[in-house]
Order: sequence, then C-alpha cells, then structure tokens
Amino acid sequence: MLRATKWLTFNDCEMNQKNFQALLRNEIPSIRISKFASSEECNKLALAIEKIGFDFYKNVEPPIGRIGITQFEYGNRGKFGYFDAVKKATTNYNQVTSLSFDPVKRLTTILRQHVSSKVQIAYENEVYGYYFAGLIRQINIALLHIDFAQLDAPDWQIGNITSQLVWNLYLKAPSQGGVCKVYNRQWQPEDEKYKTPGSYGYDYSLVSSSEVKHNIPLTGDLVIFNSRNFHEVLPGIGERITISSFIGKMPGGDLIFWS
Ligand SMILES: O=C(O)CCC(=O)C(=O)O
Ligand SMILES: [Fe+2]
Repeated sequence: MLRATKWLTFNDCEMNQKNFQALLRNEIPSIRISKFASSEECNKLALAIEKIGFDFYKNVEPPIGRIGITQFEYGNRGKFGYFDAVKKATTNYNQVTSLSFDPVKRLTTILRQHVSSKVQIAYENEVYGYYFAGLIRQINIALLHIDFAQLDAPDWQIGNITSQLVWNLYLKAPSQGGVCKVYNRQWQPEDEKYKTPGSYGYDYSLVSSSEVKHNIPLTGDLVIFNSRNFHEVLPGIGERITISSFIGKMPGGDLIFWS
C-alpha cells in the first residue's frame, strides 16, 4: 500500500529550480507565478476568445467549453484525428494570442531560465509531427479526476513521461469560488476501479483522507500543479476562462508541452 508523504508546505511556492523539482516529486502542492500576465493582456485575450467562441466537449457533463484540442479526447480514437486537427488549433491559438501575448512562449522562456534548457512542444514522429499546446477553456465545474499520459496515452510519445504537471493561466476569474482543489494523492493503476462508468470522474472516497490544497483563481496568475494528483474545480460566481497545457518530464530530463 502506497503511503502518501505529507507536503512540505501548503503555501503557493514561487518558480525556481528547487520548487519545480519538488513539484515534479509531489513534495509541494503548487507553484504560483503571480501577475504572469497584466490585466490588460488578459482582457485582450478574453476579447479575442469571445470573437472565436467556445466549442463544447462531447460526452462531458457538466459542460466544459474549449478552443483547441486535447489528446485525451483522441486517446481511444487514434492518433490521426488529433494530429490532423493540430494545424487548425494552432491557427486559432495564434489568432487569439497575436492580439495580446503568447502564454506558452512566455512560460517556456521562464522554464528555460529557471529549470532546464530543453523545453519543447511535444513531438510524435516524422509522420505526425508536433502536438498542440495552449488549450483555452471555460470550466464551471470539473469532477474529481487526474491527467496522466502513462494512463491516457500509453502508445503515444507523451506516454513516456515520468511525471506530469499542468499549468493554468487565469484570464477571467470568478468573483467568488471556482477553486481548484488538488489532493495529495497520486493516481495508481488500482484506482481505475473507482472511475465512474461513462464519465471522466472518480469516486470521492479516494480522497476522503487526503491533504488538500485550494488553488484560488486570480486573473493574471499562473498556477502549476502535479496533474497525477486527483483534482477538481468547484463552482464559482462569474466566468472562469483559462489557458493551459501539460508539462511532462521525459526520462532524459527534457520538458515537453502538449494539450
Ligand atoms: O481550471 C483549473 O484550475 C484546473 C483544471 C484541470 O483539471 C486541469 O488543468 O487539469
Ligand atoms: Fe485536470
């Protein structure tokens, strides 16, 4: 039986090499880059997003709106569909960010300075090419779940990651609520029996005795947490719009981005 080690702190930690490595090892709950984007930059992104409009996930209840694609949706449908859709998703992403700034680029620059010189968009092979990174979402509620490519993408390059983080930049934060709760419990294969049939959600009994960190959405802040940890988004008052992607650590230490 796996014993969960207690986190060293419940505070929001700053971005540096030591904290980033601690987050990969699940020794701290999150890193927050306060004021990653100015309110003007966020407003411009939000305006551009409204012009394009959200698509909604198929078979996801409660509904989650998004611009861009996720590997998760293509996990059972094959790679071709995902990589075929990368170009369109990238065009939309560039259209939105050209009116303000490019969050993926800004974060990769910060990571190269603080953590590792090798930070890249994930790459499949000569046939399929690059992944997409930079998913824009409108989430009102997200059920208890994890995001871990060893489970979601065993036959894809990203399935080789040894640990996985996710970053979210809050472009529009609710006036109240909308907290992302991250539990100090990392997914293990035997947890699959707690999955709710026909849903991406897991049974809450899994985390009933786990430590929990409340990540409060603040416009302009970027929060990174270990996405192998069970997490959920609570309802809030007002719109909640984010840009995000995963960050995987490859066996050789390189960092890769994808959505
Ligand atoms: O919107 C958030 O705060 C987190 C959403 C989520 O489940 C994720 O980014 O993996
Ligand atoms: Fe998630």
